[in-house]
Amino acid sequence: MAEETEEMKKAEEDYSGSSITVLEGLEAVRVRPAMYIGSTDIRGLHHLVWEVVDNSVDEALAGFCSHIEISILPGNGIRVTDNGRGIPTDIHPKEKVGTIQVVMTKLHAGGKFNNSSYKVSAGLHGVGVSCVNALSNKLIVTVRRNGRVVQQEFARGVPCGPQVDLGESDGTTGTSVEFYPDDTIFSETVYVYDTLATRFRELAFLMSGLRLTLTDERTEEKHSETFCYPGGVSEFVRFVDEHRTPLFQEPIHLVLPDGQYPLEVAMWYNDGYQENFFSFVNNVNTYDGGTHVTGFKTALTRVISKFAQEMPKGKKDITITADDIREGLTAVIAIKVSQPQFEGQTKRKLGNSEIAGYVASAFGAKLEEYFQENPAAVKTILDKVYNAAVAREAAHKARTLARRKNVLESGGLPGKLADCSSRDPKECELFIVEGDSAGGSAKMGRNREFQAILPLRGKILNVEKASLHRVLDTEEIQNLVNAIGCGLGTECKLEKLRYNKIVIMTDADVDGSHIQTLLLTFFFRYMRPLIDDGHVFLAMPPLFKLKVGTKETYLFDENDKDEAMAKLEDKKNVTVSRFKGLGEMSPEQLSETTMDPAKRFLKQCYVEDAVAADQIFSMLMGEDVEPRRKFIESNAYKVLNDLDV
Ligand code: 0RA
Repeated sequence: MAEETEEMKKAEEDYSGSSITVLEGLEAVRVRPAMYIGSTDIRGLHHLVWEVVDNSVDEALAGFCSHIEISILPGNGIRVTDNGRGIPTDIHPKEKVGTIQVVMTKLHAGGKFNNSSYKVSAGLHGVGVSCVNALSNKLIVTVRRNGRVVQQEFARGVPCGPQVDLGESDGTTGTSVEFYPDDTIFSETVYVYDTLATRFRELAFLMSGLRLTLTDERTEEKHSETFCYPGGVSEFVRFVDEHRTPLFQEPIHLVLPDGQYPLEVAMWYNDGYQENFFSFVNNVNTYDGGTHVTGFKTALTRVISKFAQEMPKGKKDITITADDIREGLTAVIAIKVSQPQFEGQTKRKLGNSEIAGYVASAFGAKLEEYFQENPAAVKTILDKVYNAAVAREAAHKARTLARRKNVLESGGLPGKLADCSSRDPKECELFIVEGDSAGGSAKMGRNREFQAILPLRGKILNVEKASLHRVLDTEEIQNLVNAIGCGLGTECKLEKLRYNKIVIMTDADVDGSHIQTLLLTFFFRYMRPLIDDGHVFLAMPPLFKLKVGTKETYLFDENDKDEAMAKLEDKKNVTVSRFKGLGEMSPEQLSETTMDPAKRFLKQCYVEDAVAADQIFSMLMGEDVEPRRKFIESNAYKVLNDLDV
């Protein structure tokens, strides 16, 4: 702290009084960083990059920048270089210091002081690059402009000196910002390549034609990827549906750039049963949708129902529902809103009520026009929608005929469930166990006060390949849904959840990973809040038992085993046995290694990135058997890790 005050004094001598108020502003960012960037964990660390890149994206939105290069530097610094106009290098008329310094030290200044351009890239927090400066041990800005190269350096937001002219430039223009996050503020300081890559790919889809290059310079062999999609959100939909079978060749791509709220939609139907929405406001992913998605759905239902009216008689008697219309639909909706209001705990939902009506009428009109000009597409879509309606009605009739009360509505607990005695969901755990025999051991080894066991016979239905009605007709899934208690889909209510932890416990082999994936897919598609709220876990049963004399140790994988063996000095009295499956373990062993909260390991499953997760699930669960089997055999562990960031 003493050092900083020194620095601030020096700055005071060098610069005018106004810059000091600025530095006091940045001090507030250092005192309460979470207020400005959300958190100081790994998310906050990455947030710094989003803020800096947003400035370059603004330059691109204004039409002056076509390439942004992002490097992860040794020491986990980040350098973002663009080929925009470059931050002005002259003295700022109002602030009386260089404009670079104003941009880098004034809260909310960013690039936002030429009012003419319509800046909408500003992220969820949109706090500006000065916050990044305040939270970095070192930040260096280099500008190429007016034929010169000009540089200024900062430490924790404080200028280390005035801007310096480094000489002639090569004639190009642009801005480069290099920064090193302050390790006394961030609890994590290591950048995750995949997190950055995913976001830049997404940005490249949303900003068609903009080139983004990501390079990891931390390793000797630099890894680099360039993302650039001239087709924009249309290519986004193609990417998401890469492992699905489309119903027509080209996604429908509708662009309305000139309305009150610039809007772009891409939509594509596949032969599957899921609906898949990805929505964005000002290039920010609104994971929980909001009024723009509502408007989209309203328009889609209205327009498709209208065209359905005009279908030839015969099929006309079936009433189609909004769900039928969205079966097998993948859509990306991107809108620009100058004053967005984000709602919900995680601020991932657009709240502006005026947007629903705007999207419903603007997009609705455009879609109607498109359908009028493309009758073939209408026919394909209506065929699909009617098939969905027919299947739904048939399933309904079958259920009524069987005169069996819908188990899902009756809410009775399944007979196979060995429930726990506690009724306090906060302390209760449900183990979903592969096979009846392992289920038996688990029942004996559990703590019956708070641990419940539900054995699954074999594999559950692959929900990527079946309609909702078929999924709900299988006994295994009904058991699962009734045991968990919180309902499904839009009716999934966490208040009704009967267990705080839902633990998938399978053998550590290929079949086990397949069952894990099937269950995770089911939760992801139909009980998403369970995953988002962190209720889903994977049990980690050991693979080996090492016995030295009478002392037994359990080891989780080959690595653990090799390490333990290497540590042993005397290898004579050692036996290593391999567990083939959970069923081989005694109830005591199972409790001690896998179930007892004091001794076990659980892996929590959550989804950092919905697009990647959707792709992985649709690929794993899709049509092509061979790549799937290969992928599961070699990669199952990694996939789960990815989802588990
Ligand atoms: C202020 C004014 C202008 C551009 C910028 C800032 C600017 C900031 C950043 C940050 C990263 N890259 C950037 N590129 C530009 C307008 C300049 C003009 O009118 O020439």
